[in-house]
Amino acid sequence: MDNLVTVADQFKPQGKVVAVEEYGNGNVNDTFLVTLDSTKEKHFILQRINTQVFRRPELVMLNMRTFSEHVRQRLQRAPLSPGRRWEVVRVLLAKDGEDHWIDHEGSFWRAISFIDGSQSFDTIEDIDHAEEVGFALGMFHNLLSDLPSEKLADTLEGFHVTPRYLQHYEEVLAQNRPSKSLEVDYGLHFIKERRAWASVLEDAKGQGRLRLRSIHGDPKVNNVMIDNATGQAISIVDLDTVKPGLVHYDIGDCLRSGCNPLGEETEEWERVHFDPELCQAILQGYLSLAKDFLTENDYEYLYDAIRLISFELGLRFFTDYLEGNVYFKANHQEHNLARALVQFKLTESIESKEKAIQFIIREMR
Ligand code: GN1
Ligand code: MG
Repeated sequence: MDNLVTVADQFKPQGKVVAVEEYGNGNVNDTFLVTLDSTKEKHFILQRINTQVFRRPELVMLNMRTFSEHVRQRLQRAPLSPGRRWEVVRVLLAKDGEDHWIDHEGSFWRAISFIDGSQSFDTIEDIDHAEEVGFALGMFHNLLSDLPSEKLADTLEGFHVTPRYLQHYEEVLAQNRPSKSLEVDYGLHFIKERRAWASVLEDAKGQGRLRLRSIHGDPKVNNVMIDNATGQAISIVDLDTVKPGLVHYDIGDCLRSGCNPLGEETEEWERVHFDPELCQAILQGYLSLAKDFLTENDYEYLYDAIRLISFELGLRFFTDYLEGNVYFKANHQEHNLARALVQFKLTESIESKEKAIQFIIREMR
């Protein structure tokens, strides 16, 4: 705690640090909520970036700056309709004026403003919440639709490029003999059966059917901030993976997260399912802002995106389990196996509901 106060002190805009508590349930970085004894800004977010994952954290910070500057100008030029509030989190500078601080152990720390009067949820609360989550992603893509993706650095090479995850999976499998269990067998078999299809988005990109844009990279439900007073979405946080990519990665990620009512951490993996009604609401919210920039080809690959990003996350968790939990933080040895099974079950459910999902997409075009 003493240590954390020292770190927080580097960034505090004013007042005295009175508490530093762990915050949220990020799988990669370490996140803390700092409380100050000040009447102005009472809280801010303090994070230690996992530099095993983000090898060049200074580029993550650079992207955040490019992103916020773009959005700030956009909102100044074309303000939102009255009654809609949209917040962009601010990077807080350290005492030395830098956007990060490196401690004596070499850890990379940064601080971000906290959006007062808002909260996020791990799963969708109701249909209105679903629509707001979709709206938030639509707003995000809309605000970034005129930021050429070349302006952003690639801070995580291969992120959401499914064939690369498959390749890594095979390398890990060749080196580590997995312990035998029904669950592991299920996973091995599950991946094998979907191998050939897993390059669907990358192939479409290679053929020029889908193009790179500026994306969020991680628009899951608990990254969407909801205004406590109005219930409206007012921000998407966690900007570490803002970078060039396919909007399909984002749409797929938002839907795999939002349409799984049991949530990605459930232990009841056998009961996991995809809820088409929530899918309809999220897409409705999304398309209310995204219709203008989605092409015919973009629509063609929406179903695949939903199925693929669920499968891909399962594959990523499963590989990490086999590798000994080196990427995602795990509370116990089998945690990433359990998480993988949740995503595989979700993928299965998406596959069994393909007709209904395709119908929803068609109706909304
Ligand atoms: C990781 O760390 P967190 O929770 O923000 C991961 C995402 C996954 C997510 C699953 C950089 O995000 O891709 O979808 O876990 N982020 C990275 O909860 O790999
Ligand atoms: Mg994240």
